[in-house]
Amino acid sequence: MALELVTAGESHGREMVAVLSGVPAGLRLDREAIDHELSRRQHGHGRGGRQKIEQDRVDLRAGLRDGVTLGSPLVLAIANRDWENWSRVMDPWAVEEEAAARRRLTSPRPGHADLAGAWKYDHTSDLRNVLERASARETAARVAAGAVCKQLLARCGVQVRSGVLALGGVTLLDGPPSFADLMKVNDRSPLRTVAPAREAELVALVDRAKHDGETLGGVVGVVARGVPPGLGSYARWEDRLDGQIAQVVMAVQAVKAVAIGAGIETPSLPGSAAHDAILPGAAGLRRGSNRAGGIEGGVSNGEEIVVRGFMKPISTLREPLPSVDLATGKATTAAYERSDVTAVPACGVIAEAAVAFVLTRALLAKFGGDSIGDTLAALRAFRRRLGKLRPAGFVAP
Ligand code: EPS
Repeated sequence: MALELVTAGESHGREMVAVLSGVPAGLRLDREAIDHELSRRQHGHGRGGRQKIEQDRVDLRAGLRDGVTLGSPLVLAIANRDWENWSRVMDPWAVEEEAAARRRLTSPRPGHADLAGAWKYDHTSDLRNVLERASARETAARVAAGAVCKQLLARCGVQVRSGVLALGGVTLLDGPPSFADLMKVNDRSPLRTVAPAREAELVALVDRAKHDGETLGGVVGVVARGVPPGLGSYARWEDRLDGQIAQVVMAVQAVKAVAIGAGIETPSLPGSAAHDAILPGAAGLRRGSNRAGGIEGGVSNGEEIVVRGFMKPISTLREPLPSVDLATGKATTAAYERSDVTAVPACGVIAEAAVAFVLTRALLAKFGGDSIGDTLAALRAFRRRLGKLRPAGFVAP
């Protein structure tokens, strides 16, 4: 069965929920490791007041017994502590008079889902009906599911890391990162960058932006090491691994571009400098470089999978941009309640979870497994089949 993920929950509703189905039975899960991923996502200089309220913890509601997966869908819930302050505004069963008396949001924020979402779902009378779900709070559920995927991947010898490569126009690492670059990231540092020694400079930049009522975007890198070759497929366009990765990383709120390997640098290179030589050796095949970012023809090639996500500045601005009041049709400025100055460090953690989900889905599609033992057995058999012509780094657990 294919790995599938559905998330639910409104930003100021009761909770965020992830339903993850297709995880093999027999996988022991570490609850603290899931909570650790949730706290990594919340961390980062430049987050707003909301993160002082939330302390995300997973509540595993179904699919697990004695800490081990049952092969049935997993339900992971993360409470919204802010719900307490919003239970009237977000009451699922408010009576009509109460609902009618509420303050309505009718001035869409340029760059946010507000206007397009209002048109689409007929929510022009109250943009809260859009923004509650469009909010990046939803990514808590994706990170919880990704944390499960990361544990499955680790059993299969795959590690995924992330870090900030650029923030607010300051580039700390040019070009695609390697796993070794991301080893330099300290999750406890203020901005989770690949150059912790330069973070003081960036913290000052974030503080200046906050003072000016500005927001900042940036670039995040995700690298997966130990990925078996053969994940994804060239045979059906929708199975191409690079396409799947681009989709899930682009689907992280505020991400506007995705690159695989040297994806955005290669167009200006001659063909002879854009690819990766294949070098046979006693331990298997090595590559002269990794410009492909671990994927050729939509299939993993055993090298590090290298992804970059490009995040625009958050669109909720303290000094709002011109907008329209949908109640009157008159010019006004966009609504503002509160917001983050930057969430680029969080974006890295979320992109990491998204990549982990796709890699897990592709790994289970190739190796199958109603139980984790079946998955591992198929992985080892595949490695044996490749013999000496396998990628030198392909070490099945
Ligand atoms: C968000 C707006 C802010 C962020 C939120 C995403 O929330 P609020 O409207 O409550 O101030 O803090 O992110 C989270 C709550 C989170 O946990 O990541 C938005 O509009 O996308």
